[in-house]
Amino acid sequence: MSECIQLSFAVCRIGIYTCFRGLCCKGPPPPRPEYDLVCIGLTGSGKTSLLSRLCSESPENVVSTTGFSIKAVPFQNAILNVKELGGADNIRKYWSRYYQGSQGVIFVLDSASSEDDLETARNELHSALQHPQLCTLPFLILANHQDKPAARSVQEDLPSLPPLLFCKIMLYLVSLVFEGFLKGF
Ligand SMILES: Nc1nc2c(ncn2[C@@H]2O[C@H](COP(=O)(O)OP(=O)(O)OP(=O)(O)O)[C@@H](O)[C@H]2O)c(=O)[nH]1
Ligand SMILES: [Mg+2]
Repeated sequence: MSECIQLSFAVCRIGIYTCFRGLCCKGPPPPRPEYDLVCIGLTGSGKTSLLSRLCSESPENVVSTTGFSIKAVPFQNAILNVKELGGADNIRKYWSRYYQGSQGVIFVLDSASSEDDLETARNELHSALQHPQLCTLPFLILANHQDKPAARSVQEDLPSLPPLLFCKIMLYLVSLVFEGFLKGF
């Protein structure tokens, strides 16, 4: 009889220990996959502001990016390591040196910019879409500055995109002033 009681106690102890371990000693969650993205677009299009908003930082006091900057943007299921390349005239010619290893592209447009700037942005977008290191990657195009009265719609912004390329392109109209910039992520 006493052996039976001892056995019951042992079973209880094991049960309690197992429950306790399950509740308190959970291992760390599995690491989130990380992806390397490159973020390009003319100066003033809003690349740094976008990344600041995505990282829940204040987009105020944003200054023009000289060279490049990298931010790790945490999402629930993944971490995006986004490399922003400055969009000023003297930096754009070096963009392609930083494309290697990218797994996706974010292209930010100022949809309210002058016709000339919009044309320059279209040319840069076309070059990126055709670049050997980017041409097979998914592209997220954000037509930003939609809060401004002069902002163009998609059709006006991108009339001459090669239609076949649309299969890997996602395009969203956004404004970093309003909510909704997370569209596309
Ligand atoms: N009204 C408005 N202003 C914006 C929007 N997005 C960015 N801006 C402003 O545009 C300015 C330039 O933004 P940045 O984020 O520095 O632009 P960038 O693309 O990083 O520019 P570079 O680093 O020079 O290539 C900042 O003053 C932002 O506050 C938007 O959607 N609407
Ligand atoms: Mg910047």
